[in-house]
Amino acid sequence: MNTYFKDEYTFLSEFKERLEKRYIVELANASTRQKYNVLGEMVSEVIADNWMDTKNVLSNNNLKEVYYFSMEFLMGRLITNNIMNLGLRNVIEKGLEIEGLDLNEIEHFESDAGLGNGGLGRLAACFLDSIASLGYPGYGNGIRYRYGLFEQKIQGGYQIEKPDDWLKDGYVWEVRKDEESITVPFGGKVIFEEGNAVYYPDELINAVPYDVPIVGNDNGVITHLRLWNAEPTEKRPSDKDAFAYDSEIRKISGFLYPDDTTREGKVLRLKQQYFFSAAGVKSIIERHLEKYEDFALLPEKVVIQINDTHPSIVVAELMRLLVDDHGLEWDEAWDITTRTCAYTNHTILAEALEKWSVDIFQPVLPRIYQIVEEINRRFCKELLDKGYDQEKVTKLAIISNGRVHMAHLAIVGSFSVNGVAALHTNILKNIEMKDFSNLYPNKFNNKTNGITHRRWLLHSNPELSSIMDMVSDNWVNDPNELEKLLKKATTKKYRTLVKKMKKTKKVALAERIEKEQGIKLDPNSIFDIQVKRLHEYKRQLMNALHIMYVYNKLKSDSNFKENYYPHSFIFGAKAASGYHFAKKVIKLINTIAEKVNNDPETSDLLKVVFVENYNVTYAEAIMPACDLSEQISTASKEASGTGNMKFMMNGALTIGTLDGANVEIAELVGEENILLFGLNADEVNQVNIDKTYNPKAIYDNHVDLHLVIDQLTNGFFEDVAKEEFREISDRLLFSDNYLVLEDFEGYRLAHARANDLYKDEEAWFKATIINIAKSGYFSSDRTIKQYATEIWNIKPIK
Ligand code: 26V
Repeated sequence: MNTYFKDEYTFLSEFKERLEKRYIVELANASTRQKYNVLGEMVSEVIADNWMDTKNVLSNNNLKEVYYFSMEFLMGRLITNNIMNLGLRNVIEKGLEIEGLDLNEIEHFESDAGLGNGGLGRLAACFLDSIASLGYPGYGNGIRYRYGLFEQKIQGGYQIEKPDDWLKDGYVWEVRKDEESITVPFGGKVIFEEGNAVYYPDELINAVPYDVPIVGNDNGVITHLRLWNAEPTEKRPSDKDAFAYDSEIRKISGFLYPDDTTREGKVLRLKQQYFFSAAGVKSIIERHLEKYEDFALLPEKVVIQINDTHPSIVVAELMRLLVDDHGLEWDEAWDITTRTCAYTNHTILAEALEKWSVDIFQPVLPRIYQIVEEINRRFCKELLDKGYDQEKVTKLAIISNGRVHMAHLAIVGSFSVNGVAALHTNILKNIEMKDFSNLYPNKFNNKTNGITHRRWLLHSNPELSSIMDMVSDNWVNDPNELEKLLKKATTKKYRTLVKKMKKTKKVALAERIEKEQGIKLDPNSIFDIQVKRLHEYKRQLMNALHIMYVYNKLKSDSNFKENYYPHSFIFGAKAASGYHFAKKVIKLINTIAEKVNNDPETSDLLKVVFVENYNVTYAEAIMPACDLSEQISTASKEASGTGNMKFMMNGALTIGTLDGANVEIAELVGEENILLFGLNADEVNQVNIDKTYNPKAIYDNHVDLHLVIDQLTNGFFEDVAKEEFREISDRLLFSDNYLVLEDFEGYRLAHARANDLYKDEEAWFKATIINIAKSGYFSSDRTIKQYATEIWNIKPIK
């Protein structure tokens, strides 16, 4: 252990001295930025020691390593995680306390590393935490976006996007490694010289790695996340001047998900994908060759996990390196590639399955395109040889109808294809990717997602952690031990403890919301929360309609009012900047909030708030404060969900459909401890096949729902134009693919059951405790162990 952290006094005196030396300031006058930077540097030095040790151990043995390639890593803040995983919290906290300082305030200075959109990116971050904490040799590989996911402001009820300038104060955790830079080629032409392809690119882009340490919990292991930064080289297209070119290059690592509605945007996104995939593969190969003589051992020493299709181009890039640069025969290269790559699918939504137009793909990546063509030619031949008819072959082809199907490339080029929850994997195998699953029955497998219980329970809910400590002294190392809480579900003592914990977390969240948005929530009300990206399939709209229904009832039905337990409905969601309809839903929620919160007749019973700029750090305050977790997607559409797991682990009951991992939550807790409603995945599928969804008939026959839908356009909301929500009512009645009206009645009834259950305090907290106790299964440690043994075949560092 680094001696500065020996005890609180040593820490404090070093902390003060560094402030004086680095910033010429005394502690009493130091800014939060200065304190944060000094603390970050001190912690980084401890990390450096362990990092060196881990590197040395790894270079002295020949363990197989996993590389997790992902376009997104939604890391959030690292300071708390790093301090806690290194076991330094106590000393730092006590040291600062001597001077009356609060560690929380210093931690809050760190910006979230928001290098992701939602579930897929946060999953990658949870996985890295589990990999390091379980001591596996595993690394992340992604892009160092200059700007992360936009910062959301709400103005007049509308979402406004602001650039997320997360690097403005520097980033204490990253280490730039100029020496390991790699050049990535784009454009140009391929000439065949003596039978060999020689590639003459138009431009070479410098990929500079920045390594961010990933600190294992209490095990001395540090792995890393390698993020690539795009920088110019001398080699640029002849028609471009150096300054314009410089800014163009920097765009490649400029923004997460740049607008891809234009051709320019699409080119940029493809360049991003190739940029970090190619840089990642090349650095792996170089490292491999330093240690081992040739490539024959690659599949035994390296596995590349392709997170969704965005990095699936690694299949072609690895082939290019092996065949063009290292002279391997095609068959041998293909054998190595397909034993090295594995692919995870995260969605069945057709619009999210990437297909690149050949017109874009070929000019940007001419050599890669040729290789994809060759992979495709051989694959199609194999199918024809097997007796597939031409129609089937076209359907499965990697290139067809002028487009490159990235999912097909990933499936054909990988030895494993996995879904992210049992239901999702079954849908992949039996419906969406049925032909591929028949072709490669052994490739398909399930790995139900998980979340790191360290960030989502230990760090963000110390109150619940202390309760856990009373029943197990090993739950942090073995989250299955959470189950020991089960036998306490029927004891008054534990119900009271959990109730008290909930109240504390609700008070804290309510205070934050009041401070930031001026809306006062009653911490004794039911906190009903839906936080996730805004998307039609997630059905925030159904939640909003139900709140309108409740409001109408409270105004018109005294029995209903008498029976109604006070509720606070909390939303948090970002809408993609070009997703017009999703933004309308945000406006609707805010319009409802405005009306409802200001009605003295109902405001003791009903409050609505849309929290601004929901992100990882906000989630850490929200998850523990929830009573009722809204997981209400149209069945079959949400591949897994991971917010559902975070809420459950913190003692919320789920109100939800049998979709994604909700199915597994229901199996674990039993149907009496979850509020299920709505069509299941088979039923949704059948309705779509039979085309029997008739929203107009539901509207005509459901008096209360009829009123709500009319209120969208009849002037019920005074502060917006009468037509503001016309497209919402039109969508609901005429073109809704997500069956909102179909499931509304079931949803309403499930809410009524939740309302009644909450009033029975004993029953509610018993169910809460059962949910917490059963949530250990959803630790990403379990998920990562399954990946490690069933896909990666890797072993932990001793
Ligand atoms: C992407 C896009 C992009 C274009 C517009 C529509 C659209 C809709 C969905 C997506 C999702 C991309 C993949 C993704 O983020 N999947 C999420 O992965 C999580 C981790 O496995 C999982 O929990 C979520 O259910 C799944 O939606």
